[in-house]
Amino acid sequence: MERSVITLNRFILEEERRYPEATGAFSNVLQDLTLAAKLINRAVNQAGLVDILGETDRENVHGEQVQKLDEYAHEVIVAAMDHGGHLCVMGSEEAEEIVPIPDRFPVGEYVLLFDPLDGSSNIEANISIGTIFSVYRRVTDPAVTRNGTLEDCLQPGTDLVASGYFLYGSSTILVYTTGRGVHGFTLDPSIGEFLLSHPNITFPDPGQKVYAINEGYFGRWSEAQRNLVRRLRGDAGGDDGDGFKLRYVGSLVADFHRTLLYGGLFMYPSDNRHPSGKLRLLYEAGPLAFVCEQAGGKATNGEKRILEIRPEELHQRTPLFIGTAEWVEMAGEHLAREAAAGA
Ligand code: P6P
Repeated sequence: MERSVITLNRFILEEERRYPEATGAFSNVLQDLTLAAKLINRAVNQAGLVDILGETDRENVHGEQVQKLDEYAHEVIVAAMDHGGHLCVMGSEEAEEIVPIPDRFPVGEYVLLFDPLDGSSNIEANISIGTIFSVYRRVTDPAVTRNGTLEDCLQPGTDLVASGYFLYGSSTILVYTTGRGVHGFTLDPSIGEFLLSHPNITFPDPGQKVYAINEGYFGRWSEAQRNLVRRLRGDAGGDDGDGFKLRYVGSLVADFHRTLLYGGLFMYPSDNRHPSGKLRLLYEAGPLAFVCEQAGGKATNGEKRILEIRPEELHQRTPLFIGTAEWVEMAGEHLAREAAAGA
């Protein structure tokens, strides 16, 4: 007997009924975004068969080689989202400037920020990659400026209306929150629908003792960060140290999703080549931090709550410590103790 089939649309409608203040506008944003994700999913799944692999001759704003799939994903999302009349502006990790709503389309009260295809350099090795998104309310006055502005994009995570990600992996899953818990939907390709598969996701307690970090950069870290990793991997010997295993995919959405479902501590600290960290505050750390906290976890930059960082630049980077609350706290306390001792 099949479990009751709850499609994403049905779930959204039922959520709207439960929370009368919820307008249908956000629901339409999520439904339009889901169409874009299905198109990206199809391209990702066929990537080896059509001429969409490999690099373009462009570098993005971060000096990184743009993958053809990055460009495709960016264009698909903009095309799916620019005409619905629910957004006043967009921001994309693949676009240096804000993405305006064309004059021929109406504007709305929401702002959409997205990383169209995070981890795309892994696609040729068939490693899971993802789309990460954030939704904010407009803060500027439409009577003054029709289009949303940079100010509408530079909002702290505490003002998020919704955030989440699509993970294109062994199956394609959507995980999102609107501030009322975290819910996961798995795409059933036979009917092209996202079906509720992970209602009310929360970090397991206890969670698996797993840490995720690129240990290849050990030589680039502060001594305090090195000592934290030495502690986690049990260099001191004895009772197997803190007994943590290491898992690192190198694709943020895959690493975060595993951390969310199994427990663990993901770290991308600053280092001597990335003094502000590598990951982007608005496109990666912020949206995942909202999901993380809604699932009972924590997310910091090593000392400060990610959601409370007020962005000053569209592509601002941040160190990221995210996962099981107990271990994010432990990491922060360790780093603070060593800073106080002058490490
Ligand atoms: P590194 C992918 O390029 C990405 O932006 C994230 O998905 C991932 O967590 C990180 O970079 C991996 O970076 O330096 O470990 O290869």
